[in-house]
Amino acid sequence: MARGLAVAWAVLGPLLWGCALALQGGMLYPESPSRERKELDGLWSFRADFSDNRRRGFEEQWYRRPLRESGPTLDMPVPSSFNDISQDWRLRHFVGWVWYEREVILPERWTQDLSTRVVLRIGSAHAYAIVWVNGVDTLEHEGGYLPFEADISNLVQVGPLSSQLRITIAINNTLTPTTLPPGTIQYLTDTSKYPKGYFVQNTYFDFFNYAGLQRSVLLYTTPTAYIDDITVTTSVEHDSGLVNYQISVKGSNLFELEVRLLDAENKLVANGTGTQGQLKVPGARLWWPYLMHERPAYLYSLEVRLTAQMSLGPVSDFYTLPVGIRTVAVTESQFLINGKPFYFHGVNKHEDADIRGKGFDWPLLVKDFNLLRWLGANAFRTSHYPYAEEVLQMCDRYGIVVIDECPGVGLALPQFFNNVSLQNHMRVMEEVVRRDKNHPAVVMWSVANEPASHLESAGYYLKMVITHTKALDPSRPVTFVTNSNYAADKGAPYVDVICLNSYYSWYHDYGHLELIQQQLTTQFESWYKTYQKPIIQSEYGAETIVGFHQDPPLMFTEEYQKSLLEQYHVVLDQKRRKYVVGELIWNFADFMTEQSPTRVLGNKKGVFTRQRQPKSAAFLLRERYWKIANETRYPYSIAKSQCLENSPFT
Ligand code: BDP
Repeated sequence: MARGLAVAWAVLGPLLWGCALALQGGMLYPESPSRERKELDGLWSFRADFSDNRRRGFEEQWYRRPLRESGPTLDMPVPSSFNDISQDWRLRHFVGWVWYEREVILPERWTQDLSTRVVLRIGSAHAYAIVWVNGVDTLEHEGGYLPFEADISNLVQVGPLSSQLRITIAINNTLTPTTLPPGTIQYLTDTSKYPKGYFVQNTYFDFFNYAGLQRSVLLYTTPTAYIDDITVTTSVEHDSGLVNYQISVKGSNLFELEVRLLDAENKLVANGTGTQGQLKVPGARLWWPYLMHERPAYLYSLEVRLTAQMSLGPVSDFYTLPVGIRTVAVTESQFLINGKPFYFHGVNKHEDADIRGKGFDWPLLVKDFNLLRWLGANAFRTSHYPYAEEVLQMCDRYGIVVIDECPGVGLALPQFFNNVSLQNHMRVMEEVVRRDKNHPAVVMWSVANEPASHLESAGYYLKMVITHTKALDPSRPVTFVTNSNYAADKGAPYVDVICLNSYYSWYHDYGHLELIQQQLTTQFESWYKTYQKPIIQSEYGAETIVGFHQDPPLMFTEEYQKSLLEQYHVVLDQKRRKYVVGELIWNFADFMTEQSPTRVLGNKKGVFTRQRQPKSAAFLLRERYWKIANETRYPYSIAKSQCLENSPFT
């Protein structure tokens, strides 16, 4: 719970509601030979608005002039959460508006060349953001964890001084009953205990509500006629891969599109024209998950060239999209990738690390992927929000399969299942699908984690969100992750795969590892008998303080974590040849949470520490995952060493 001294919420409210923004256009990752980029990562000026009503920034219009002129500023790194950067405890727990500002000099051509479009793109701003460019209100966005952008050409192409740009971003991290994730603001009014106006932010999820500019901010260009979006789906017919594409163009009605598909050696394998079509690739090399095939993660490149006739002359735009040809299907008891049974042996993650919080970080990204491969993990769930785009790009390249989860976490109270929330949740799913639809690694959407799915209202709500998601993307299965009882769950009828979280011998029957096999068997059998759908054990695990040892095992020790996992594995081994199609450990690494008597500097259920060092359980899991991989591979056997060149561990 974050503390604050303010009557802030009543005043923040109106800004946070009433902004049901309809999706406009695509959200292609800005990487292409015809698009220039200027990255704005680095130091930004920063100020938290500590005023009682948190509205001083608006009252004094801090966006009108350089931030340093309205008061003291801090250096704030971007990308990073702001919470753990300074020594000021008030900032760590801050609730309300913070202000970021960056002054930029644009390349002169961008400001002079009227056939160039300049776009400001923000990778994510948690949780609500208002953006001004040179003091002009330019863009608003609700929801962290997803990108948003605005065409700012008319603000920068206005005269000789226009190459100097000031970008101001006000971000509010307050969570309300209608945000995703939801939260509540509670005023504590007993003046014998709390100062006047004291409030706390209540959240209903188990990770710290880090906030700020947590992903990259950049400026990029496109021509005025440009490729706005590409949607690719793939299928396989005999030995041919079929790549269906749909392209949307903006800025011109008079254009031609050329489409070329190149293989990994840059050889042309198929071509087409127009805004939609199908490319046939005889003898296609399929995109296979890591460890499932000797050549996993095979990627083609879809090159799209646009030529448009504009009043100033012809304009061309160019975009290259990595394409993995693969199919995904679900039967009563199997999850199939390329028609072969796929078993998820992987992890749940968090975007979380010391100092940077949820800030994107390349060294951390690469380290995490090296650990995943070392572990023999072939999958993860983006618990409990969509991760940075760069993460999914790595998954495509490494063959790590993803269950892509939206920030539908903490839907714990009946009042969260209302119409405004439902509309917002559906919009968020539109944004998730729009951003991530072309990643072959993404094989399933998860619309929520542990909602109160026993409620009638939750049943309707989940049905609507799932149906909407399926309509947005008929090519992938949809799920949500439940911890409800099989007989009470009102959302399970609508999912394609049942994802179950359970913590036997952890949150109850403390220390009684001998009960796990019976309880887990009952869990699987009752769910399968009721729904006849494949099941993933989407969470299980035990809190473990690295270096705590006790044998026979006691809770919180490395021995207990290992023994608990072993007990789960006995049952998973019995069921995985039947209808259990995956197991994802909770969690890959220790991560920060709110403070509480049940959390010791965060959640310690990681098999790696927060600093990415292995606990004993990591070695146990590694043995298991490699064993499973060698039983389920297709069609070749894979040695650990093939996948981990130069690894001292093989
Ligand atoms: C599950 C939640 C996850 C928590 C985990 C735990 O889905 O977010 O961190 O429990 O308690 O219920 O460790």
